[in-house]
Amino acid sequence: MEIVFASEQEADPQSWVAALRDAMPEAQVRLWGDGQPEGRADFAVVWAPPADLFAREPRLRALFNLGAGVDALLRLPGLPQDLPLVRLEDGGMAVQMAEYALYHVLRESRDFGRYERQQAAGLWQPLDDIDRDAWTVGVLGAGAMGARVAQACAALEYPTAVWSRSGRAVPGTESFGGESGLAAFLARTRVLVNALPLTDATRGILCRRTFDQLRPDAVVINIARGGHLVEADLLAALNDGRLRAAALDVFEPEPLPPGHPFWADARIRVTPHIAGASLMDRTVRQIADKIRALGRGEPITGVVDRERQY
Ligand code: OXD
Repeated sequence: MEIVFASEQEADPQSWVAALRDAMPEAQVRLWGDGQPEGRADFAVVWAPPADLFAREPRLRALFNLGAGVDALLRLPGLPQDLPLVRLEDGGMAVQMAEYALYHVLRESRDFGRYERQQAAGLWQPLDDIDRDAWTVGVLGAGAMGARVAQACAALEYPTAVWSRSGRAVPGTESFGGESGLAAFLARTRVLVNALPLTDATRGILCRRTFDQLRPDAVVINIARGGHLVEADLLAALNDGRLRAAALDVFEPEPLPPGHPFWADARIRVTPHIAGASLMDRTVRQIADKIRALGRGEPITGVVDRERQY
């Protein structure tokens, strides 16, 4: 069995190749473009792969993505229609995303930014006690990431709801589903966390119409994809006081261009797509287990539904 690792963005592809070799001594693992003969790979492990991968590796039986989001893969020219795509289910990302979202929920609800400014001014001044009912959290997306974020917020007793297309239940939280459930979900939400896959149906979901339905003085946290956000609508909603703050980890394009207005806006917290990194050990173990299961003819989870786009 041969596996090719192909990424145009991964900083240290050799270490992924080494980890895959350790996890699957039975396989030949090769780095894309290493000068070895091509065209014999059974599986590809990829993150932002080159577009000619499919023409040069025509025998692929499945493509494993190093991340949960497959939006960029689905846009890749030449992607064979019938090639199974497998997304990463949770390679250690979900708990990190929960930390990221919770950090911003805590920071806003406890007004820690204000305490930082008070310290700088040498001011000893307790603020009002927190009223948790005023800090309702709403998570868009009930997949592995969204569910983990929601459970973390609920564990700290923030009234938490989850919205998804199907209305999938997440224990300890209220669930809403479909178009019909969205308005009620937004109307009860003060902190909106986006953990949706980027699809034709969800592109631009973080827009003025959505912001206008949230509770007053709302906060938006985007840990999914830059394409979910209509940037001009976010700035307008911050400017007219509809939103209080935003925490953004993802952008379109990335990196966020120099001079972009988000960089210097004190109401927006910008991070460089770090909310949930795929941890090498767990990721490689998950992929190795799935490749072995396929080899035994067993079904695997995480196969992308091309119609749904996730
Ligand atoms: C992912 C990501 O898709 O890291 O997992 O963005």
